[in-house]
Amino acid sequence: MLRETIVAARRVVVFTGAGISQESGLGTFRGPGGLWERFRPEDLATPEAFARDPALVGRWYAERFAAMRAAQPNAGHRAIARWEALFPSMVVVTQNIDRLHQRAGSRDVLELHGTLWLSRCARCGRQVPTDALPPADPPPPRCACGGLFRPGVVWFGEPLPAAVFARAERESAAADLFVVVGTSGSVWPAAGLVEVAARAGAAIVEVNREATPLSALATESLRGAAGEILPLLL
Ligand code: BV8
Ligand code: ZN
Repeated sequence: MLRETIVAARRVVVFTGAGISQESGLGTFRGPGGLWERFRPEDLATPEAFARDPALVGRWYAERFAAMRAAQPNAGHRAIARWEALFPSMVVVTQNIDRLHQRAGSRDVLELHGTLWLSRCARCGRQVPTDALPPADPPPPRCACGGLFRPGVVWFGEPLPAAVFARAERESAAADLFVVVGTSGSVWPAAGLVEVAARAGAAIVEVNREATPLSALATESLRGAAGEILPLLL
């Protein structure tokens, strides 16, 4: 049944969260050892937190960026990159800011929550590659205009990039196969894309170590590590 569904698919969306990067050594947010166990999102991933204590937020993102630079795509990212050539239409829609999909070779990737590989000045908006910025103590570095550089990510309370989200909604509504990998489905409006696809009649295949609120929408829910299951799917 699953095999037929996958082989027959024409328009595919692969929707990913922190779980797909876990086997690359990048911590997830929820669950044991997750980032939110040690930090409160509202203390670090909001514009208010940045205004209140830019050095604290700057240090946290500098640590996460160092880990992302050192990380390598895993078998899960690589499997998804290979699938791109197998379907007439396939797009990766990710909540991740680590660009491991692109580093594994995926070409069509929608970054719903931005990326840490880009930074922008909080005053003039100038955008630069994060690894082109000089280290600053205390972080973050300053722009020529005197403004502080902030990570190019979407913080809680900030809108998602409109064009990116609009395309993600369109692709989800047009998909006949929607693969959900390594997400707890707890952050909105991203989590709502699964329902958009389900309502449009797509087959929903979830890959996760454990059940999630999205499992109820899934046609098939596969339990285990993405890096082990995804290479076997095709
Ligand atoms: C906005 C970037 C409005 C920064 C992130 C509706 C209802 C309730 C709340 C809201 C709502 N609408 C909006 C909200 C508020 C809020 C929200 O969703 N709050 C939550 C906490 C309740 N949403 C927002 O604020 C959004 N903005 O609504 O703006 C607006 C509109 C106009 C004008 C002004 C404002 C913005 C949300 C984006 C926030 N930024 N990231 C950064 O990373 O620092 S969110 C961040 O957390 C990630 O990007 C990701 O989205 C989320 C983490 O979730 P997951 O990726 O799923 O990770 P998690 O650890 O939870 O789960 C991992 C899963 O993997 C687990 O299930 C685990 O079992 C599994 N797993 C682990 N290892 C493996 C595995 N599976 C397979 N293999 C493995 N190896
Ligand atoms: Zn500036």
